[in-house]
Amino acid sequence: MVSVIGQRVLRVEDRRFLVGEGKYVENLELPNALHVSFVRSPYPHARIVGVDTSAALDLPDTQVLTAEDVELQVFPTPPIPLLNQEMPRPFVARDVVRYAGEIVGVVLTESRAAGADAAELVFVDYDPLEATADPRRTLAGEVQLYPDLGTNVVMHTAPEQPDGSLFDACEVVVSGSVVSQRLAPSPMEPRSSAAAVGEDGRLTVWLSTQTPHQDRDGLARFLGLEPGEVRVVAPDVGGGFGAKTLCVEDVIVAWLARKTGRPVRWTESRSENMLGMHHGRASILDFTIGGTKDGKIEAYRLDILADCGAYPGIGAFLPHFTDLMASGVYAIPKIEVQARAVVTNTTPTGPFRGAGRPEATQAIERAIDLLAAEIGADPADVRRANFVSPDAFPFTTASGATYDIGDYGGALDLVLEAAGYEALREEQRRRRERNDARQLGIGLSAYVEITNGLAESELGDVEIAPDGTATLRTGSFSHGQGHETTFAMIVADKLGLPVESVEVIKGDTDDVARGTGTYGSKSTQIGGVAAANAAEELVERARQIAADYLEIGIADTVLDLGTGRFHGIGAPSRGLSWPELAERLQKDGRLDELHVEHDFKAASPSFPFGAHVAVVEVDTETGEVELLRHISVDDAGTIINPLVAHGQVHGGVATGIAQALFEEVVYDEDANLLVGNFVGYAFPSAAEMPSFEVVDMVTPTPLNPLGAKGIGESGTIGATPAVQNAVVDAVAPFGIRHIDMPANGERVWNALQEARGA
Ligand code: MCN
Repeated sequence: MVSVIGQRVLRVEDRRFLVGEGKYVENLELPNALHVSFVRSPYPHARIVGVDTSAALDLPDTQVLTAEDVELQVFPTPPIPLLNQEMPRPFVARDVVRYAGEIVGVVLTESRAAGADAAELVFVDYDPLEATADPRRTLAGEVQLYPDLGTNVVMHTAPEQPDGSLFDACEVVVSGSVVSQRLAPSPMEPRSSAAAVGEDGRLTVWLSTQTPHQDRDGLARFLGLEPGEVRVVAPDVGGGFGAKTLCVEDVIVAWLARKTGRPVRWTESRSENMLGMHHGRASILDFTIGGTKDGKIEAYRLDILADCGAYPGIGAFLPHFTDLMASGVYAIPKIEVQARAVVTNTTPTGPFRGAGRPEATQAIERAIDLLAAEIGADPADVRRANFVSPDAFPFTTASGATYDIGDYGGALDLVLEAAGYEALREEQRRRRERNDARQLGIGLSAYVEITNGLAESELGDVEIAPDGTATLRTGSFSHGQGHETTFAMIVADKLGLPVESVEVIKGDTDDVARGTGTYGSKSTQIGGVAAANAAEELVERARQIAADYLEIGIADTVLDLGTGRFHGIGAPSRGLSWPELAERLQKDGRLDELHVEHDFKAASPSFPFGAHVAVVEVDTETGEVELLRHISVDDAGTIINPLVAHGQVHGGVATGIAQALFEEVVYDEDANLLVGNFVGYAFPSAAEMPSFEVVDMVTPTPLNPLGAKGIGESGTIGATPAVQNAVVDAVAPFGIRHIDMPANGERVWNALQEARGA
């Protein structure tokens, strides 16, 4: 019997998306709903002198609420002891605004268009204060966002006793800096929420989210309700990329539904999304690497400065993951990391595809290339000389992560072979000799990342319906990742049913008992495993019942996975299929016996790894970069569905390339946002991407019975440094050692001009 696991099964959810039958919060019919519009500060830092709502209130059917009217306390900093808890975010700013986009008023109207008009008529008198988007300036205290606290620092970790002689024994020491620039997560569907109080007084909230159950609990807390008094429903979600968790706007919408007694809804525009949804990355990574003349690394120091925007959220915690993953795929004897997070007058930051791990990889992979350049070695050789050896796992790095399993050299060999590395270097040599205007750059990266980083637990609940089909209720929440297909495959494989006979239910807190949701590329390795374990236990129960009905011994009864029938060993003629078994149980009033809940918690996070090669052509006259090829090996252990996994890699790689070459949220020196939509923000399309070359490698993790690790973010983590390294490699003959991201156009041209001038 061929298992469905590992087959390229087409995504069952795609039909409804492709024919426009996806149902998003905005598609919800909510008769008599009020529309919410937010009045947002145009100033990045100002005292609020007064708010005049009279002109807006003169419009028909318009209500305006300011800080005084909104009876919600504060949106607190995540309760993580590392983080300064004294900078909580007000739902509506009262005395001061700390970033452009902060909410200063809430408008309720009968239509969205009326709301936009009314919001413009709310006059706020601001007294501007000095503002900055530069975390180095706030670190130095040049602008104080919280003068009463006397500090802008949210988080600071450092070795208790820094080693002053860290690099003393090194023959070669190189320093550098990577600015992991601020990015806008930019899901296709912006944020959207709606809420209504039912006749029974219960509150239902529809959210475009990744974490329905956590949001239900959060809403209950903010509104002073019991979790059971709130139902969260997450319909289809058009992407989250780490950025769609409960936000202040969602809470205000829910609060307003109770306050007004009417349904209330809000969907933001693209510009509002760029201003209001949290941003990602925004870290400055200063590093020093030291080793021998032949490229053996002996010591590494990383200094992380994270910009967490005006109000600290999870963004302030992400440097923890950068710190943890600082060593990358290398066995480095001595590592020191200092991590700081500070506030600035900008949109708050939070998780965005990779969330803290891209930063670690970007730093170490640039450091390796700089070391290679310094000693005149091939960057592939320097990597090989330092990989954690495949027989060293589980391996604990000097930065404190324990990697489950890996073969980093194997991944690099595979990707170099697929790329035709030698031939590429040959072509590069020819172009350099000819002094071609279009130079070739070849960039490498080798990475390891952490998935299920908090080692969480997830629910899988499998039940057999009267017609013999199965239903899986999962606490994971697919918002683009294809769980309706892959989780159905996992259950179908255990039950011996066709994939289409397994329905996957998710996202409704009344229908799914509990859940943590989807982030950190953890769903398959916990939610998927919980589903597998529940299905396995269900088969065991069913086998016993079937044995009873068939009047044969339990030990002699088997489930034929090819046909989905229980029968005696060697006697397939007399048996019970799932529909037959379900029918008998239904008749006997016992069908509920075929219902199993299972929670799976992995002992620790898993560590997917891989290697990427990027090939770029740089026009040395204009600085324009064209990505010619991108080849990747991403090892996520056992793959449930290669089609879906490759899709995840494609999306991830595109996100990684976008950071390396295109995207950047830009503020001016007074912290005004300069890119408020896709005209200014260079969100790339398929036209800017080559056809990705994906090479498979499978090293199952021992951490769960499926052997699966996460794949949702890997491509992003591997791609960015490979592409950045490729751009620098292309212009290396000019003596250029580094170009900041997005490394394209003007930045490359400036570097070339400077180099030529020199
Ligand atoms: N998969 C597989 N074999 C594996 C691992 C995964 O076949 N060994 C499949 C899974 O079953 C699932 C998909 O690949 O269908 C991704 O699974 P997994 O790696 O477990 O990640 P999650 O489902 O937890 O997804 C989260 C991850 C994150 S953190 C971000 S950010 C991200 C991403 O997924 N955001 C996305 N991919 C996205 N894809 C889309 N379309 N939209 C987003 O917002």
